[in-house]
Formats: sequence, structure tokens, C-alpha cells
Amino acid sequence: MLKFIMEKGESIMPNYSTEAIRTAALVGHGATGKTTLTEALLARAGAIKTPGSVERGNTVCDYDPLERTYGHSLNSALVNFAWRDTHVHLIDTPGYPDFAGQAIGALAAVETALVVINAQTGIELNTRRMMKWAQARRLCRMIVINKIDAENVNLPELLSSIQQTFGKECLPINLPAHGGKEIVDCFFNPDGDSDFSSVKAAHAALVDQVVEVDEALMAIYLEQGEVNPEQLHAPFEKALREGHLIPVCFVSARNGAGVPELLDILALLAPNPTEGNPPPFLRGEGADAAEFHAEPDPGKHVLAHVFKLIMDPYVGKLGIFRVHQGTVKRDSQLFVGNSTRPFKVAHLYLLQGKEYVETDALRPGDIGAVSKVEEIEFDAVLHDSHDEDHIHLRPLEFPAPMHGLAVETRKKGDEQRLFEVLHKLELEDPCFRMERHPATNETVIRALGELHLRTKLEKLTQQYKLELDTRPPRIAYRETISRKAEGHCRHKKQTGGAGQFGEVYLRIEPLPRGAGYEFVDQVKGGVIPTVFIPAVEKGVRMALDSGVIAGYPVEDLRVTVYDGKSHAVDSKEIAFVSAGRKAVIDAFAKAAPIMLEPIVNIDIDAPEAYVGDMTSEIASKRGQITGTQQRSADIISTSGQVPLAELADFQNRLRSITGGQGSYSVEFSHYAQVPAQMQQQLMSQFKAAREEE
Ligand SMILES: Nc1nc2c(ncn2[C@@H]2O[C@H](COP(=O)(O)OP(=O)(O)OP(=O)(O)O)[C@@H](O)[C@H]2O)c(=O)[nH]1
Ligand SMILES: [Mg+2]
Repeated sequence: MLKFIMEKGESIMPNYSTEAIRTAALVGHGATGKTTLTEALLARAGAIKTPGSVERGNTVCDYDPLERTYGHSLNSALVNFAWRDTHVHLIDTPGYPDFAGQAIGALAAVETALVVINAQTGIELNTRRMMKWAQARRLCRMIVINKIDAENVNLPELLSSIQQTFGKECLPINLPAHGGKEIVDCFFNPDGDSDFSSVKAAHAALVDQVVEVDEALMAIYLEQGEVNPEQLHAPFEKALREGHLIPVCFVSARNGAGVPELLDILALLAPNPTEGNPPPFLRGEGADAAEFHAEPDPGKHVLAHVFKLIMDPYVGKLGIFRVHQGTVKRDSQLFVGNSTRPFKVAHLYLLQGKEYVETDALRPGDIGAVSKVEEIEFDAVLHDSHDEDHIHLRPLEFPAPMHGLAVETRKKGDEQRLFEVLHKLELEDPCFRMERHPATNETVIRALGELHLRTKLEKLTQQYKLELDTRPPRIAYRETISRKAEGHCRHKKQTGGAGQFGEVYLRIEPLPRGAGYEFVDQVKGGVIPTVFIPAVEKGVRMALDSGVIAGYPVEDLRVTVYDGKSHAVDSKEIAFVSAGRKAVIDAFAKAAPIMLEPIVNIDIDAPEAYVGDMTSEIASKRGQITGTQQRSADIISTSGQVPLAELADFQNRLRSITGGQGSYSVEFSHYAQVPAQMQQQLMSQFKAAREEE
């Protein structure tokens, strides 16, 4: 499927400097026109002859057959092109919240987030999320209002709702003119004609905002009433870096209005890798890690970050990375993370959609790929010196996948292959997870939404030819305790010759939610010999992992072993495993066990007329409303918290209530105690299942 271009020897050495590089990710809600805009930019810059369209299925970025079937992006895709004296790396990301993982990954590779808004539908769920995520990564943000050619758009109103939602620092950097057929710049241009507002006012507002970050320039401005664009450049970048300015520009990807202007904004005003906020790296592990900044200096040691993996069935593993420091050269040697042995960069590529173009070297700011490196992992740091071991990029925060489906192979014997393929899918998508539940003997796949799950299933069946049965998974309940208790077991067996003996006294106590599990050894005087303590813990873990009262893993407790007895001949590992297991089960019963269930944050977008239905839906699902918010002219978003167990059929329910006009998204919030009656039910189900066995 992927295409490799140019044999070794033919490739070109990039002839631009780091200062000439611009990197940007097109992010935003689904169907805002990001993929179409990428085509328009590529065509205008001369990188492709004519722009393709998502309708015809011939765009550079939506090259996956599944993307063509669905008519929207499922994966991020990379392109690069030259404009004026700059070299632009652009990442087109999918806008559906289900594929947010791809968009968040892309944020780690760029200086600028171009948040695309559909002029027809206005601010949407993923507009707000991407604005927030890009801000959290300290990216320079720009807003691109696309589809200005479409019917029934009210641009002045949209601009003011953008300013209301994201702040007064969202200022137009250009404006539509001649009925949206043209776009007029307001940054370099102090005056001119526009369809609404005025170029003069927009220019003044921009300059006012920019000089606020530079006192000296502010003084000149106040004195002379004007400053020239060269003087404004550095403070403009500073204002972008600090989020003090979020330029807004207008385009129509369809008819090309605003496209050359957007290219100019990228070339003349978007930060180069030395002007953006420096990429946040950490040296060291865990709490000891100290933050430092990579330097975009081509002469320093290499630091590159793998923000995307592609597991291609034919080509194998492709690691897509952004160079943050140093120069990655073909035929050089690099380390992956803390690996002791380096790999050789046999091939180095620049990407153009599905095409991989060989190159000799990548500089700070460049985005490229290496193939066939088995050790490469998502989020790995590539470097060329052991001084750079234990270095990570500050971790990206991904939403936790909550939508689950239990999968089973139809053919016996396919199980192993299913695990292998699922593992591959996990590697390339940080928001996709596979779980094995020994208690229920279920393999559960989890993704961010129904569509996300469906695309993974289609990949499994179509690409990997696995025949699967699916059903709703059991909810991932947890067990825990609500008070301290003591447990004891004297395990003694005499079968013929050698016996088994082990005795354990332990105590369990609750820990705060989310604290997990702690094991403490307080045995004195070797009454349980040190060599057997791991056996006791193994037994404890066995009991906790498989659940005590309802077959779900136990969490948030401390287990302290403090006494016991051993026998010189009959004490063996197995005896202490058994004693540990039974002692903890004994204690559990006396510790007022409770069950916990996952609670999720839910956002439901629906036309205003259905707000009442949405609030009562949440209330009837043991949920709580946290608020409602106007999304766009007609759409109201209702937010709340609901137990995940109540949402099993919500997709269908929402569809039938709103006639298909509603959408929702969930993200994991926390675990909370289940009501007593439900706990009873879960416990008796478990008992019945066990008796059946
Ligand atoms: N009228 C009009 N339609 C546009 C414009 N740009 C894109 N479209 C249409 O909007 C639809 C969505 O375009 P895409 O480019 O797939 O949007 P996207 O943002 O990449 O969507 P996702 O990949 O799902 O995030 C398509 O039908 C496009 O033809 C535009 O400027 N004007
Ligand atoms: Mg797209």
C-alpha cells in the first residue's frame, strides 16, 4: 500500500536550514475540511498538479482504503512542500473525536496548531478540545475558518463567538473581500476593503495586541503611531508563544480563496523551530526526572521523538519522528531509548501521504521516517549518544479508551494470531487497548468510540482475515475493602511421605482511591523465612487479581504480613502461596468488601429542543448533570457524569430520541462505589457461575 520512491544514491540532500522550516498540524472537528485544505495547499505550492477531493477518494492524505470508504480521515498523514524560501511540514489529522489519539500525537511534532473551523457549523466539540490540548502542549495556535464559500454562513457572528469562547486574543489576520472571493491581509496591510469589519481596525487590533509583549516597542508605537512589520516580527512570535495572540484567518479549500494567503502566513509569520516554544524533554525517570529543552541546533547530539508508528502488513514497522536536536543522517547509528545496541539508519524518508521519499539527512524541525527498526516504539526518543539515555519527551495525555467490545475468534487455533495482531494495533494507536480478563475469559478491545472500534474490527477482518464474534464486554468493576481486618491461614497437608506446611498472619487496610496495591513485609525473627515471602505475596496477588467476592480485580489496599510459622522439612513455596492466598481471602470477608464501577464524563451535543430529554436521560442513568453550554446557533451540549454500566445502549437511544441529530463522547473520570443492591447482584452472579463450574 505504501509506496517507496527513489533508490539509494538518487536521493536529495535537503538544502534548507532549520530557520527555513515550518511545522504545523491541521486539527479540529470532523469534516471541517482539513484534508481538502491540505490538497489545496499542496496544489498551490506546486507539490501536486491538481487538488484531489475526499468525494472522489483521490487525496494525498486519505490514502487508506478504509478512509475512502468512510469519506473521512482515520489516521494522521504527513506532507511537505516548499513555499517562498521555506520548507513546510504539515500533518493532516482526523477530526472525529474517536480518532483524537492521532491528532494528539501530531501535536508533539509541530510548532503550530492550525485549528480548522467549519464556517457552516461553527465551534464544535473537537474544536474546543484541540484548542485546549494544543494550549496544554504550549503550541502556537492559529484558527483557520474554512468553507467561507458555503451557503448560509455568518462570518462576523462566527468570529465573535470564537472571541467569546477562546478569548479576545483571537484576532483576524486577514478578512474576506469581494463577497469572499478574495482575502485581504490585515497584518502587513494597514488599510483596504473587506466584506465586514475593517482592515484598518483589524490591523490596529493586531498591532495593539503584539506590542503588549514588548515594552520598548510599545513606547515607539505610542510615540509614532505605527511600527513597521520587521519590528513586529519578534514580538509577534513571542505573542504566539505566550498564547497572547491567536490569529484567525479565512479560507475556502474548495475555491482556493485564502489559500496563498495561508501559505504566506506559514512562511512569513508562523514560528520556525527556533521561534516556537522549545520542546519539553525530561531527563531521568519518574519523580527524579528534570525538565530541559532540546536545542534546534543541527550540530548537537541527535534527539528525535517518535510520535507515530505505522505497522504496514507488507513493509513492517515504520517509525515517524520529528527531529528536535542534531542531524539524523542516513547510514548513521542511533539508539532507541535506553537500548544498549544502536541500529543503523539504512533508509531515511520524507513523507508525502503514502509516498516515502528517500533523503540523506533530517535537520532540527524536520519530520521523517525510518523503516524496519524492530525496537522502535511509540513515544521513543532516538539519539546518538549514551549521554542521552533516560530521556523522554514530556508525556502526551491521551484520553482513555472506554468503549469496549469482547472479541473471540470463530476458528479454534486463531487465538494466538488475534493476540499478535491486536498487539500491533495497540502499538500504532495509543488510544486503542486490548485487555485479557482471566476471570471472565474475555478478550476485550477498547477504543474511544463506536466508530473507532468499528474501524479496528474492519482492519482485523479485512486486512488480517480474522473471523471474529463480538459481544458487549462485562464492565470492568473492581473490588476493594472499606475497613481494616485480619486474616490467617494454616496450610497443612500430609500426603504419603513429604508434607506441606505454611502458616500466615496478615492484615489488610483500605488505601485512597487510585492508590492501587501495596505489599508490606513485617515478619520478625524469620518466623516465615525470607525466601518464602515472595511465595506469600504470589498467593496474595493470585487472590487479588482474580477477585474475591465477584471475580473482579481487587484494588486500593495494603496487605501487611506480620507473623507466621514454618517447618524445617515440610515448608515449601507452594505451601506459602496457598497460605497467602487463603489468608487474604479470610481477611477480605471481614473487611466490609465493596465494589467499584467506572464513572465517565459524558458530553451530549443535541439540538436545543432535546435539552430536557438529555438531562432526564442522564438523571435516569444514576448520573449527575454538571452543566449545559451553547455549542453553536442551535446545538446545546449537556455534560454530566454517569456510570459506564448505564451507557450500554446509549448510542441507539440517542439516535432514536434525536432522530440522529445527537452525538456524544465519553472519557473516563474515576471509580466509585456501586449501590448495595447491584453489588449483591454481581456477587450472586459470580457465585452461580462458580457453582456451575
Ligand atoms: N463548500 C465547501 N466544502 C468544503 C470545503 N472544504 C472541504 N469541504 C467539504 O467538506 C467535506 C469534508 O472535507 P474533509 O476535507 O474530508 O474534512 P476533514 O476536516 O479532513 O474531515 P475529517 O478527516 O473527518 O476530520 C467534504 O465533503 C469536502 O468536500 C470548502 O472550503 N467549502
Ligand atoms: Mg480529513
